Amino acid sequence: MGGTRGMLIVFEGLDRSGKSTQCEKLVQTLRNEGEKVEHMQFPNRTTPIGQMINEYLTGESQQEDHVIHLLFSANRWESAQAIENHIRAGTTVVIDRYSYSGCVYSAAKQNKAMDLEWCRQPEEGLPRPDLCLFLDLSSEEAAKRGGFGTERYEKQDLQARVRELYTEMRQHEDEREDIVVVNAGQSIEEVQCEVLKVVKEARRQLDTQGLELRHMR
Ligand code: NYM
Ligand code: MG
Repeated sequence: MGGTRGMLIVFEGLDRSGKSTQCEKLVQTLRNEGEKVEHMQFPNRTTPIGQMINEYLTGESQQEDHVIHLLFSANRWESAQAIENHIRAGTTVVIDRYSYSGCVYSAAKQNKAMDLEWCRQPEEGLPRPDLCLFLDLSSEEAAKRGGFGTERYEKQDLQARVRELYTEMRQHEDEREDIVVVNAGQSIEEVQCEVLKVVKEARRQLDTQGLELRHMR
């Protein structure tokens, strides 16, 4: 995989859909091929904002719905420059969750005016992924995988709404272009194989079109 700039690749999906496993496998595969790869995840719980998010998710603290939404977004903004720098320096960045999670989990709360459109606003201007791999699994199947954890949002009814909202979000013109759905109900190896195929195809397109890194709009 050649090319002048790195790619921005994002994994999305419900809790328990296998994102972290697939992220690690892709990072390893690309590194083995000699590519420079940076592995990130959101929320990044290591920063002060990330610690506030962590406390909210574990139930140690409460946050108003709009406030926590904006904190999740701010947590991406505090890494935005670093992501751009990596990409421009030829390093591919693979991220476990990004703006799409930011939109669908907040919108799933059904706090009236906080619809997908409202939730998307603070994301505008962030580096736009070249590819978003959506690991698709029903909330029932996700629940069967050893059950959800104890963090906030890890409830089947909310996860079911989250999955519907991921579908709805694919109607936005940029998201329609960026998101590729992968059936996460297959074996780890099968998903891995499909993911790699999609990534290679995206790389080929990028190399032929010579696209600059774009931004969410
Ligand atoms: N989450 C994640 C959000 O609600 N908004 C966001 O912007 C992001 C990045 O955090 N249930 C939610 C989705 C997850 C939870 O993420 C923790 P993870 O990847 O399960 O540790
Ligand atoms: Mg989780």
